[in-house]
Amino acid sequence: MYGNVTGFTFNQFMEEIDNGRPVLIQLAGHCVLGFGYDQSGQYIYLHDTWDYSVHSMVWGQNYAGMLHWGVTVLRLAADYEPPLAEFTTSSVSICAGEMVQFQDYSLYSPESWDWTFEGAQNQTSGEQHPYVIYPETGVFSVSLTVTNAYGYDSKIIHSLINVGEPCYCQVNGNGEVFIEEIRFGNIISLTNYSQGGYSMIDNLSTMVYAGLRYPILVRVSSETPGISKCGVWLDWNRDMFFDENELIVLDRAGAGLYTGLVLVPLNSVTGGSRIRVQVNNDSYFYACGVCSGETEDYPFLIEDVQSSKQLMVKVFPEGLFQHGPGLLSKAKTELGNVFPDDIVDVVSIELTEAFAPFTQVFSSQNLTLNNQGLVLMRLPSSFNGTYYLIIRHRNSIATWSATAISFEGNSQFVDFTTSISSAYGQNLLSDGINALLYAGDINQDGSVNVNDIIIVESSATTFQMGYLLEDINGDGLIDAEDLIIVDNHAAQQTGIISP
Ligand SMILES: [Ca+2]
Ligand SMILES: [Ca+2]
Ligand SMILES: [Ca+2]
Ligand SMILES: [Ca+2]
Repeated sequence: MYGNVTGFTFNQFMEEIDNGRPVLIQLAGHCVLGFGYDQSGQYIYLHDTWDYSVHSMVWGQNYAGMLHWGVTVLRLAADYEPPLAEFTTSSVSICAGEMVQFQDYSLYSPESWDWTFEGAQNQTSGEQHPYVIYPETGVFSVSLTVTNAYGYDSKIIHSLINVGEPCYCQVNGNGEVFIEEIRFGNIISLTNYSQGGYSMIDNLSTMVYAGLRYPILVRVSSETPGISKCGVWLDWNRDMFFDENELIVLDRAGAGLYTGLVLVPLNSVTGGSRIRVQVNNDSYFYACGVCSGETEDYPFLIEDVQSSKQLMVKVFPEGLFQHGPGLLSKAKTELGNVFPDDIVDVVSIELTEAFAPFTQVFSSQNLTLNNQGLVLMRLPSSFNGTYYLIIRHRNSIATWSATAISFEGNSQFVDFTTSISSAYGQNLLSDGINALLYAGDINQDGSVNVNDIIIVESSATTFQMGYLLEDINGDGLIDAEDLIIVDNHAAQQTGIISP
């Protein structure tokens, strides 16, 4: 509190106002609030507490007959205080390579922040709320010094951040939409909604080879068309991070059905890796954190092409075969094609020993079948014996090769389309020109019979649509056309013929 005669000047009054601090003007017998000024004539603007209007007076003169004899300057204490350093962190226990966010909570208006992060990728920062990556394992201290015009303060927390071995981040969900089926190579997974919206399913796995393409199919439950989205990350460089360029967004191929083609990059790092499948109702995919949906992880193996050999098989599943052009038609749903590009459907190839009991030695499932009937498979070059092949298609009769085939060379081609003699027991359907896999084994029990007919009849009666086993001709509808084929082969007692 100053008397105006003791030295608080109009210039000082202006400085207070300029700094956003109103000044109490003491009059003889009253007190008013000065909040502005007019430099010419040394006018001050004030509120007099008697009304809501703006009034004015000349500095040091009278107002309403009362002499201006003093002022009270109001300054909040903090403006004179040095700051007090305080901070928190988003996490104190992470895996190497992960990021932590630090949140500044310092008191008394700090104006600059000086952070030190022991063990971090960038060990200093001048930001208020910095994001910090810790690439190495260890236990690390963090310090923050905050400064303002009146001083500074430091806070150090020793052994604050505990960085463990590298790991995959978790991503939780709420199950608004969830995964009930995944088909990707030898991963064939049927699940419900997992508590917490995340699960790592490590008893299933598959192998992939660089340069090859693998279809992926995901069925979801409780989807919201137009909102729900489905995508997969594959950790090609095996750095335990699902990067943006490792995300493949799947297409909605039918009600609750999402599909895509995984092309294995040539520069993938060989070894054990992980695929993350996510369905959510958010605007983005979240590799880590939380999403409105469900996420499932599976291990998979990126195999070395150099130490592998190739098998090419040509097959025509009867139901998809177009007799005129000699090509296969694409499996469809009510919305269109199930798979992109030239892929019509998927098949599996198994290798068995050449002698009884014909034990299976290798199996590769969900391989791409293209419109020319070609299926490309790779297998480790250690398979250099003689093996029977079994070709399986989702609603065809499983078909064995006529003889056991030598895998001595690096590349084999087996054609099941030119002659029924290419199959064991000549178990192929001839259309006069081509040999076709018999269709109709809906339940995949090895024969076409009344049980298959019952399944197709039931679905035809209720006008089922989609990518279903009952859809023999792949047009996305279950109807009489499918039933006729199953009826015919049931009458002929079509079934597997094996050595
Ligand atoms: Ca699930
Ligand atoms: Ca990665
Ligand atoms: Ca059957
Ligand atoms: Ca059909």
